[in-house]
Amino acid sequence: MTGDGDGLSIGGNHLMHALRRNIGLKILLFNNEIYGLTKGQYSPTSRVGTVTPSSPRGSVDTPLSPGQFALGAGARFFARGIDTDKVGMSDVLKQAHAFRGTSLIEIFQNCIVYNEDVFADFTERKNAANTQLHLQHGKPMLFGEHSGKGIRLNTKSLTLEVIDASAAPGEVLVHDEANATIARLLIDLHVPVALGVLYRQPAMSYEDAFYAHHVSRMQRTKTIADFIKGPNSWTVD
Ligand SMILES: Cc1ncc(C[n+]2csc(CCOP(=O)(O)OP(=O)(O)O)c2C)c(N)n1
Ligand SMILES: [Mg+2]
Repeated sequence: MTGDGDGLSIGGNHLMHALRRNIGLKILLFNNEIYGLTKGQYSPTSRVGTVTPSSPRGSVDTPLSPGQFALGAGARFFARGIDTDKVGMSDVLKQAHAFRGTSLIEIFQNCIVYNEDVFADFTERKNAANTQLHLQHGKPMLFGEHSGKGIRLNTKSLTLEVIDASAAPGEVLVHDEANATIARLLIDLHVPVALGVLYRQPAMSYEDAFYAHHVSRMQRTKTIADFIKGPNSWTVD
């Protein structure tokens, strides 16, 4: 369990290397775009202009994208959920748990004390249909009232755009969670916000790779005493 401050600033180094090594960790990153515990300083994911005790005139820092950070570090499972969405979160957490290697789940979390309603534009129930895109592998990217809108790849500008799904159903992208290029575009999409498993590309976990590589070599060491007294010990006269 980590936060935007702990995961991306204070412990950013550790998160980067856990992802790169594909260690068997299920990392829940609660992103509330603020350092909550220490009373509301701006964090690496705070938007430009965020007014806090450590940025009283508004922050000037460009925020970090957890998803772009993850894919850049070599993550093989990146998903998103909303703190109050029990159905979506349950599904995402089960999939994260089943993944062998590092799963990173970004959870949009409303901090009611220091950053209230920072995600309200897409988390409020009345806006949800038109502002949330719930991804499912192999399914078309549809959203809106009665799934009337779709996401298309503009092949000239290489950007994602919203279209009327009934007018051009064949042009709606089908979600392929193994496609890192589309995942990167989905991460940056703001209306709608992409939720669910954005990217999953299985590979050998760190533990599996470690044992596959080392077990045959480990068998050469007979006892702990042999190991300690091995070729790298000597006597000082
Ligand atoms: C190495 C280190 N530096 C600073 C702190 C003090 N500290 C504790 S929590 C925190 C902010 C955490 O923010 P975030 O990870 O976003 O979690 P939130 O409280 O918002 O859920 C800080 C700076 C610490 N515990 N350890
Ligand atoms: Mg936080």
